[in-house]
Amino acid sequence: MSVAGGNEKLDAALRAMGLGGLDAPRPYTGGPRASAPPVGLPDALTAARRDWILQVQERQRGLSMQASALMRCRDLPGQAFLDHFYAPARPVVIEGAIAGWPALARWTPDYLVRKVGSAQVEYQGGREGAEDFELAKDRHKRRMAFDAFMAMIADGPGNDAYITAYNSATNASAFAPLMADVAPVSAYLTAEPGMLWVGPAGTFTPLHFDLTNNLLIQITGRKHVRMVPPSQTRLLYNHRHVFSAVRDLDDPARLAAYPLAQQVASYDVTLEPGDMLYIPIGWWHQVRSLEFSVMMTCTNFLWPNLGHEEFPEG
Ligand SMILES: O=C(O)CCC(=O)C(=O)O
Repeated sequence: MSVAGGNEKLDAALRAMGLGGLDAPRPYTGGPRASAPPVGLPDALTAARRDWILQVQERQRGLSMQASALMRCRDLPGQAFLDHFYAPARPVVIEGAIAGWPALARWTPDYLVRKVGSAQVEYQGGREGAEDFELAKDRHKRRMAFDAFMAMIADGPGNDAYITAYNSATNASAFAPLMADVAPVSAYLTAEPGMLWVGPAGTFTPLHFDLTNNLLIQITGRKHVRMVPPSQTRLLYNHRHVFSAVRDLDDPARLAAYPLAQQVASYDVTLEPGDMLYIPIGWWHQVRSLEFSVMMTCTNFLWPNLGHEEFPEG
């Protein structure tokens, strides 16, 4: 097969290293979309065979730490991020990439209140005790002055009130004064602003996957992220949309109720201020704030970020 356009230099470099050069894949020529029903086989058998392939490949990746570990990198250039992580849909933690952001030192609760003041913000409220708060996002929308929101969450750890990406369109003007403290991550992203998440220790986002590739940029506080590869979807009771009925892989009662989930192999990531986490489309994740946290999420990568339009809704 011939070398794909533009990759001649890479091909030559690989040959110079004594490696065999590049065989480019045939370009995709169209055909049924991913959500089209399978032809000629019962759905269950198609799914069982696909799950078998994915499971065997996952086990095989585990033979090599280089192939299977969730890597932490520093000084990762855009092309290396594309080649080794974005295109292969492999998660990575990138440390130090926002070391120059004033936000890293400045964004304490007091500073945020001074800058945003009593501007009205939208948040997700009434989450405690409502198991479906992620599915019923609109039911949980609330509004409040930002300084009152911050006073409310200062009461202590909890999951009741959380400013999330879902609120970001409404909150753009309230948070505009903070944007002087951040800078474009131009190696990986276009210049559009990201979406801010603000909440106390104890916020919990249940197990789900996203319909886009996603970059989490941790600015203030620490978060724990538990991630599961897409190959393990069969074990996660994905009954509704992008959510797992298991909800929380750290809760023994949920694991007892959904026993297949006891078999998942997962990754634990603690995000420190200044860390970025790339979560590829389809990777399961649940997120717990360990401290008061401000995080930005971005989906505006320099490369296509597609797939959501073909997602097979049930
Ligand atoms: O930080 C969080 O609470 C959740 C983030 C997340 O799950 C996402 O951006 O998809």
